[in-house]
Amino acid sequence: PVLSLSEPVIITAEQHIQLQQRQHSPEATGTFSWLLAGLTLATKLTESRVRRAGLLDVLGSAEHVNVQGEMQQKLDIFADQALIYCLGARDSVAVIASEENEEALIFEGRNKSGKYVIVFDPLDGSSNIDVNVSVGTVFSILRVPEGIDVETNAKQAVLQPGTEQLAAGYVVYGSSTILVYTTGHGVHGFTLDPTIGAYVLSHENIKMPIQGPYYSANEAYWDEFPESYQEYLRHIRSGGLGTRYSSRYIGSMVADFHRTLLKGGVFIYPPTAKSPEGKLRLLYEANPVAFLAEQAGGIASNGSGRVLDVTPTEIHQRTPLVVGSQVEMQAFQRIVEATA
Ligand code: P6P
Repeated sequence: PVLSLSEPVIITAEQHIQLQQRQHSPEATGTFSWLLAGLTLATKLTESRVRRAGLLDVLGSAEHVNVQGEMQQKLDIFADQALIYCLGARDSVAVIASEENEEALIFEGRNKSGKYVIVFDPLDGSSNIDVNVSVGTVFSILRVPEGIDVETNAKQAVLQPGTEQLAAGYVVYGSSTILVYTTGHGVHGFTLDPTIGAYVLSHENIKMPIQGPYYSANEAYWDEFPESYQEYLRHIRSGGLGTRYSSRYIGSMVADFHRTLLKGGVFIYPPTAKSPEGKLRLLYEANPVAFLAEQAGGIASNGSGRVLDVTPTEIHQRTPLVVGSQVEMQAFQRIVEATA
């Protein structure tokens, strides 16, 4: 008898990326899906620790301070090491840049086999771990540009505009663990099924609603927001966009963005007195989120233009980030970008 597997029972993230590659890049050799499998493995290692954080004496900050000047949570270190180890085992990866490491990292002798640059924040929002608030891993995949010798100039391979991203995504360790990614062909979400240890397709082809019920900003800094941002938020709160809004701010970018992606609305981290360039990092927070937002039908701005168009000059450079649905973002472009 011939088996007809018409509809697979489940589609895992690894199967999905294979299907995408076969459909959109028939010449693909499978190195990309092998690379993504390295990313998902690292996040599963991290997930198993995040779920048991209180039990593993990982709470509280490690002794030393990372490049960001923040006290590193031990889970940050673990998540960073897990990614470096799992991606290091993929010989298609040439360069890594992490929020936890000042410089770009290269793998010995990969000058020829290494095609990809992976940029990531291993555990964004980690200060929330001690109080059991969702945290996340954010990643971006770029190609090593032609003519760049990563052994002598790894930094240059990392400093590419967001438009050059081949793929981007995040894992949010929340009430469930969800991987969301794009390779430029839509945005797809996978829920980790802990009983089988696989990310299973649960949100195919996510589209951001064209308007949402939420705006998301840390209003404690209201007095430090540029006047045009204050005008924009007053416009939203006063019903200027034709509907009533609710405020939601988790203080963990991945969680705040995930809600914005699924429910619509706008997430805002503006320039402030303490962070005049914004607090969020361009390469491994804003760019991946901006790529996902645009692929889902949304818009991502740095206050004066499209986030993805910015050419970085530093690995850890910061940027203002305003990202969300069409209605809220067109109003933002009218009220804030126009005056930038
Ligand atoms: P604030 C977490 O520390 C983080 O980097 C992002 O995940 C989050 O969006 C932001 O900082 C929160 O910053 O200044 O509102 O506490």
